[in-house]
Amino acid sequence: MKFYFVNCLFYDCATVAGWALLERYIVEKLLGAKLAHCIGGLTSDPVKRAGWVFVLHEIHEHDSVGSMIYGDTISFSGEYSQNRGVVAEYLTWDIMAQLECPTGHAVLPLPVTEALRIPSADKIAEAQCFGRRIEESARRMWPRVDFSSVYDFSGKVFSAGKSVLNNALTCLKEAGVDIRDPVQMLYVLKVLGPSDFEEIFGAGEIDADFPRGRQPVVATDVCQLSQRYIQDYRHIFDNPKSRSILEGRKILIASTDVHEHAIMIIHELLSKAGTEMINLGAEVDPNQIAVEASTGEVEAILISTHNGMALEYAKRLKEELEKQNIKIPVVIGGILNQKVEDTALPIDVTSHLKKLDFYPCPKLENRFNRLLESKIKEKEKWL
Ligand code: B12
Repeated sequence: MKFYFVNCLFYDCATVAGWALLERYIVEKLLGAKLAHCIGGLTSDPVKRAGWVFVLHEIHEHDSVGSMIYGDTISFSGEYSQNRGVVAEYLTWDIMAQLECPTGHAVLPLPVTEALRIPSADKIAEAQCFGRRIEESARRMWPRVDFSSVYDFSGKVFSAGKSVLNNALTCLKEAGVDIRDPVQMLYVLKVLGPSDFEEIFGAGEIDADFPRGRQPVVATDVCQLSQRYIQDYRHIFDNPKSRSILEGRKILIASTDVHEHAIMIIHELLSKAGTEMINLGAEVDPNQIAVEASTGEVEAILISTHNGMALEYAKRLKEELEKQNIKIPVVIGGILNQKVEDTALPIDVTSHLKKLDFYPCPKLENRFNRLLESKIKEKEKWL
């Protein structure tokens, strides 16, 4: 099994806080510049959302340059009416958190289209008007709300974050890194990546049953969400029929861009069903895929894409595969859209992808297994 993760996220809020402290150490102490932190995008729990504002207040020693508390981007679905409820909930808390602890972070009412595509100007304006109305409610509610659980969260996470910072600085120094040199520090952290960083310097108890070998002090919401997805989709893969299709297969998976949750989930599900996964991670170049696939053993390629460049990427990948004379079925999922010619918003490119002989499958569903089975069988005929 190969891993080339570059952009993996943290599973523990303590590591997020420790990393933020480390960034402040590098930018403010070593470089003498002022640092602003934003947070929020991958956080749904109101206690954590408000709590992060308090944690940032501590990290910046009560002198925070507020930037942005992003909207809760991970709770959205395709249902606009439900999405309005999501905005109402997180925004109420974000505004109340600013009233309780005014760090100056701007709040962000997200458009209801968040899970589908980049928003139109109309949808942005609608969200801002909605946000204004929520502000009135938040101001009315704030004096009556008890923030003790939020203070508990921030106390716990800030203190564990400081031990992550200390672990990192002590161990890096022992390993011969000049921790007074900002360039060396940035380089080492980049090479290490969040996954190894969390495993080595994390604050949670060592426990092999948890991802990265540690129990999180407080699990991040996005980590909990990924685990939930794995539970929800397990039935599709963990059954005798699927196993008979997937067991012993060798399948390559990669993300075209920075979005990597889907590939982490698919990797976990297929591995458990007995598939040997070659996981190239995030932001993978088409050429890299062709090189890995040219060993002759890979039976299918799974591409996950989100950035609105599905077609462009598919064309480049097809070219690279053809150059190496590789005939392997390519299943492509995620957000299959792209801006074409003079369209203001990205449009669905599923039919274009089919014309390139790729197999679009935006969601994980039973059809995915059947698709894989039939395509792998077809490929076996070509050999
Ligand atoms: C998390 C996230 C991020 C994180 C990514 C962190 C990480 N390391 O993964 C961060 C904050 C870094 C990020 C950045 C950006 N993001 Co973003 N992001 C999201 C978000 C909120 C969730 C995506 C996600 O992880 N979902 C959880 C996973 C499990 O679900 P999923 O991805 O939908 O996958 C499911 C299916 O699609 C399917 N699937 C996915 N892949 C595959 C593959 C196969 C083979 C199969 C069968 C199925 C399948 O299976 C999964 C389970 O059902 C979405 C909005 C949303 N709510 O969906 C925007 C979103 C995808 N991002 C978007 C954009 C534009 C960006 C940026 C370009 C923004 C910017 N201007 O900087 C940057 C990317 C920069 C870069 N260099 O690539 C847009 C894409 C717009 C579009 N295509 O029209 C979205 C839709 C937000 C929006 N409305 O504008 N993002």
